[in-house]
Amino acid sequence: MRQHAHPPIPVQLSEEVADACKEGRPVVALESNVITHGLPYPNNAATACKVEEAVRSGGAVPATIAVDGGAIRVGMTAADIERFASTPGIPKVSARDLPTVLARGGLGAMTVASSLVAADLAGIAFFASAGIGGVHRGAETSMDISSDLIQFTRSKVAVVCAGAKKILDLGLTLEYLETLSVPVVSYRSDDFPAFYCISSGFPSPCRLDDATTIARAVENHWALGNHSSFLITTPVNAEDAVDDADVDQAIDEAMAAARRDGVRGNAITKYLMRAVDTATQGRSSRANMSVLISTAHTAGHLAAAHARYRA
Ligand code: PSU
Ligand code: MN
Repeated sequence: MRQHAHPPIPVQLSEEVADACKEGRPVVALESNVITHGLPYPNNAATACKVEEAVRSGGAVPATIAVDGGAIRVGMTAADIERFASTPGIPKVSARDLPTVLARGGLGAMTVASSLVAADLAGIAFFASAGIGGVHRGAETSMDISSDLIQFTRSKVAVVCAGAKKILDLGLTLEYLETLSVPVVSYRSDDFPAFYCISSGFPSPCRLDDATTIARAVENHWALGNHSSFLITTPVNAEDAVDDADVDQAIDEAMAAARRDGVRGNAITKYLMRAVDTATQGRSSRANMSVLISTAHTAGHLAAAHARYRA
């Protein structure tokens, strides 16, 4: 069989992001699905801007990523963010959806998985989001395991997060990450966090307290020949954390309602998050906003330490 060269995917970097990449300055990639599917308007737009500011105050350049008009845009403007935040019906684009959404044109909001594809193409070493996808509760029958986890085995990016979403089975998510040989390091904490809860109840496989040591570990992972991700967790600020007990019942009820309503596949994550938020009178989305911002700040700090280490 003859091998064909593929025409390159158009990846358009904003001027600021392109300059930072060229000069080896730290950049943190950010997803856009959290804008369209994570939080309601106008909190989604305000939070996305605060997340970008937090990356800057941590010491790096933010690069929010989306699909627009057949191209991957790396570094959305404030006007782009406002448009994505206020336009209903923008599709959720995970890694498997990228080729078709790019082919058709139009807008698309990037999940963790597709953001990692784009960050890797753009040569951005760090990515941040509050809660990664993972193994869903009941996955032993639904087989619902987020493609975020699979993408970690394919994209060479350091991922900073507050663990995986609380609605997931976090024990199984940790097992799966171990199976996939994805390093998991918790920065200045002993436990694997649970999104807006400080702890999942599971100890982290590794605690590291020093940003330069983390930078060295990330580089070691790649020097060992892994073209894959390196996970770094940082928990929600204590004053904004949600108590486990306060959300556990809401999650159980949301899952029962999802079964009743026949919600499955890629719609389940948004459905469950919204149901929990309604049941907690908005408490969980307030904590969600806080953890998005604090995670982004830590990611900026770690990306800066990494850029210094690499220089
Ligand atoms: N819904 C939300 N918040 C989110 C996500 C969905 O309310 O943050 C996200 C992230 O973009 C994550 C994706 O990458 O959902 C995982 O989706 P799934 O479980 O379908 O793989
Ligand atoms: Mn899924």
